Amino acid sequence: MFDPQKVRNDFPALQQDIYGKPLVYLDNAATTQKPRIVIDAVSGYYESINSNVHRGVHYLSQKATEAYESARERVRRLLNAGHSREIIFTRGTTESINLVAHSFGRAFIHEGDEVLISALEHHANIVPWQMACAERKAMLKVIPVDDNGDLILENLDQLLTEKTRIVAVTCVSNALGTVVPVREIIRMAHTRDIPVLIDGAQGIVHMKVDVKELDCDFFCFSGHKFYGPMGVGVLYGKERFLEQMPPYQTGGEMISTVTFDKVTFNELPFRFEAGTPNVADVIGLDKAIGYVSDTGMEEVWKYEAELIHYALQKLQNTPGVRIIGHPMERMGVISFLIEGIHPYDAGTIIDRMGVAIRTGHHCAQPVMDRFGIPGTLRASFALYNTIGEVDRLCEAINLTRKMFG
Ligand code: 7TS
Repeated sequence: MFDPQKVRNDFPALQQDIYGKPLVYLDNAATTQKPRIVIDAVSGYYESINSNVHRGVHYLSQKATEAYESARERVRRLLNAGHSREIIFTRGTTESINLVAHSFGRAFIHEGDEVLISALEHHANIVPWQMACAERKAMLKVIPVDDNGDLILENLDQLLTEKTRIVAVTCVSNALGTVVPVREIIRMAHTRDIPVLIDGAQGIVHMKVDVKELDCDFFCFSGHKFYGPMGVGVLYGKERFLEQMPPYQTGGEMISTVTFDKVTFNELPFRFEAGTPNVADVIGLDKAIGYVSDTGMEEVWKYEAELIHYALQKLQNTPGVRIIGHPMERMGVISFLIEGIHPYDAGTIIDRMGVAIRTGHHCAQPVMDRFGIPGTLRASFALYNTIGEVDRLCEAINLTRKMFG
């Protein structure tokens, strides 16, 4: 059995007191804490092999290039992609989606076409498509969500038309924790030859992702939500699409030859990695994936599912708590309100008790609008969280209610 106490020591940030109380960190959907091995890998890179990649014949440059490319191979294995050409390093999920919206948009979306997203999306999977649609004179359509926070898929067949050029959906809602049936969406889109992008920012850390088996056409995630460093993310794309997409950014690294009259672009994946990449953090991400694999992903996911089940029961039985969203399947996240107390006030007081949760709209304003609320309190879980921490959260809620009379 996986024991969270064993891994807690690996995370330096978890060892501190906040306002005189041991930190309870329940804002993992925003970013996870980093294990020592990741922090050391990043500083170790700067201490020993710091050098630019893909350009030098000298020793350090070769070492840095090897480390960078072996991280790409590790990500390929994590996602079970067919080839490392299909793995592009970006700054994060946001940049990955912007890359696809912009570049796929220019190649494939034309006037009168449609892009289909869902009502559960983070702004990062809404705004880039709005911009692409405005630029290409296309229309953005939305799969609606029901009162439980599940997508309404009965009418998906009508939402997918001969004009739909791409479907872009999250696999887990960051605001409600809904697990989206992406398999079914991909299957239905593919019957019409429509490619599907999966926003894996919240999914990758709690579930197995096999892009071959899923058969998604694009998959994005951020390193910092997967125990890795900030400033690095991944875009997986099927080669047959990437090959047809124009570069997103241009400059060094992404070219093959340049004259003042003509440029030829580099091959995949370098064509989409203009400029000096974030080598140190890519190496950190490599270590984060290694850390989670060594800890035992299947065991971790099982533990996280038990923990969230416990948290949901406990919160439901805490007087004054109203859970927002009752999806059929939930991962990672519980959103709630405390009767009569604004989420911001409640979050501030709970923080004073050493418990870090997120308050607000969670960059998913359409979800909040759907439920007619300005925001929620959100507890989100990672492998190092414990039952005792859930209890601390509920104690903090009880105290908050007492303070507000
Ligand atoms: N997609 C989803 C589903 C997300 O949850 C987030 C970040 C993003 C995209 C953007 O990721 P980034 O790494 O590029 O910023 N979600 C959150 C959150 O829930 N609280 O803070 C950030």
